[in-house]
Amino acid sequence: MTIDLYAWPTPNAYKISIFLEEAGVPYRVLPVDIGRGDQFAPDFLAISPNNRMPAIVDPEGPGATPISVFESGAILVYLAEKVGQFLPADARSRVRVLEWLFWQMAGVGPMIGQAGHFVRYAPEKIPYAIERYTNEAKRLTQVLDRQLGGHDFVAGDYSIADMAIYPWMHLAAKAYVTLGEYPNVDRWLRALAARPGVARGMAIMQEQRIRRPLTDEERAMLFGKAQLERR
Ligand SMILES: N[C@@H](CCC(=O)N[C@@H](CS)C(=O)NCC(=O)O)C(=O)O
Repeated sequence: MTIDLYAWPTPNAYKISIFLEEAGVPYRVLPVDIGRGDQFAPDFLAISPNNRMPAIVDPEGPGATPISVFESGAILVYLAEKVGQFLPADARSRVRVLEWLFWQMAGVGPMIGQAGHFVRYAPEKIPYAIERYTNEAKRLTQVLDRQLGGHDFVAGDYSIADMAIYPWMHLAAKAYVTLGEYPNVDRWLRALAARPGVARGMAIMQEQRIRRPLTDEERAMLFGKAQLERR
């Protein structure tokens, strides 16, 4: 079983490569260059109708037939159930993991994502938006810091909740929050970074990682009219 992982090097994709590395599941990465518009290709939209990566195709899905999954939270739950790891079967423990997974999906990703948009990409620097989203990044980090007080991991044992939160907190720590203020998050980030599976998951597609300002074409593709064209 080799999972096809449709990805581009951003935190939402690293969640899945971290899982696959940690679980030792064979996979291959199929690049979706979102600055070039690959996310609008009909073949990709057929598996990911929201024109966002990551997405996966498991050639051996339920009933031994292929299945595609989009949305990183859904992918993590699917894979965890498939391999029987990183999502407890016991109802109480499972709820704890799902709470923090959904907290990441609904809060950490969107808010830190918007902080990134207004701090790095918006053509005008809008103080209200920058303050709103960087404050949310700090508030969410504070919530996580409280949760990690006295706990090694976010929700019981190491789980898909940790894997979902890690790449975003790693980014926030570089750009929007001062880790000295959040000692439990700092400790947790270091512990996860030391895991070989996490390190390998974070290292995928190094060569495609964009460390320069976006070009006008990339900007138009990601934030412009391309997003609203009917397909
Ligand atoms: N909620 C989605 C978010 C995925 C997402 O926002 N992906 C971005 C990159 S981080 C993307 O593919 N953007 C392409 C576009 O904006 O057209 C998930 O977690 O899977």
